Amino acid sequence: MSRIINVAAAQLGPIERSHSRCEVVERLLAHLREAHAMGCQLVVFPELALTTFFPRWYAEDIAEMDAFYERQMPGPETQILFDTAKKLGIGFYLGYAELAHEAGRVHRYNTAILVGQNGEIVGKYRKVHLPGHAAHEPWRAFQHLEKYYFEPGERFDVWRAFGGVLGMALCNDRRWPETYRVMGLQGAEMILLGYNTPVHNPPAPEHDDLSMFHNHLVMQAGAYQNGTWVVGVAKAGNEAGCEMIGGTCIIAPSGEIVAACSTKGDELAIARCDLSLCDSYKNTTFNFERHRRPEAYGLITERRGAVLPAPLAA
Ligand code: CDV
Repeated sequence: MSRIINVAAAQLGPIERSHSRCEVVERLLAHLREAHAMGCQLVVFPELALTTFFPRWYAEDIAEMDAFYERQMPGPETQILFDTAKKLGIGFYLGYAELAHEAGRVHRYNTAILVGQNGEIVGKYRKVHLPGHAAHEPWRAFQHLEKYYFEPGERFDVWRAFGGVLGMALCNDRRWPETYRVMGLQGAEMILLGYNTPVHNPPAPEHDDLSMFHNHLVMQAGAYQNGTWVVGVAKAGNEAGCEMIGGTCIIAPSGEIVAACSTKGDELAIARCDLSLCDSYKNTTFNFERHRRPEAYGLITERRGAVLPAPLAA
């Protein structure tokens, strides 16, 4: 039996440092309304969708950047997103910087939430694979200080929502097969994933021409190898002088891209996603129970970095 979710991948063009939360929320509301008019039940926004990608700047005092974080969700400027979602009966995934007070101290995370069609938060995810660096590196054309501004999250969960099993990830997570497999092992049928990816990779500029190829390669492989839909959504275009890739797309469990954005601005890509299409992959080639050999995979969790075999004796 088919189980359909009409999904809108809601790409955003650049958000400048001077743009207010209210201006950005207006753009998100326009996406919600258009997606609703086109019959969607779920809208997926990018990573850090409420602000510019602030980890590209260094501040000696980390608290100087606190204006870019949300202390509550919903908060005063974002409440309208939840109210509108409820009124329209449309859910959403939203990436944002989270400032939390837990266990007597302040924590900062790169976070995403999933909000149901009733305007209630279904689940929260904190980014596990934080890329970039923790110290100021002035030689770079721009900084990528996620390891400075955020603590890593600790888990990949899935939630029963929208008639299926949905998971969340953020940007650099998409490059790691473990991300998809941990959610695949919990039955994920759709993985929602927002990203901010510069075209230029300062430590490896020789990869710049391949940035879009790699973007699609990892998400298409993750979808196919786990028999799941993947919705990858960019913040794209030239943001504060940093050129970011677009490439927003919706990927079927076959690994095929079934909808994609064609610009680097605010744009929706829409697909009618039948969750039951996951079954033929999950029940055959990727029937995990039948074919996986976890007894051979111990190193995946025992070891972080590669350790080479000892050199051959002369
Ligand atoms: N926001 C990100 O996680 N960006 C990384 C960049 C630094 C490579 C990415 O994987 O796209």
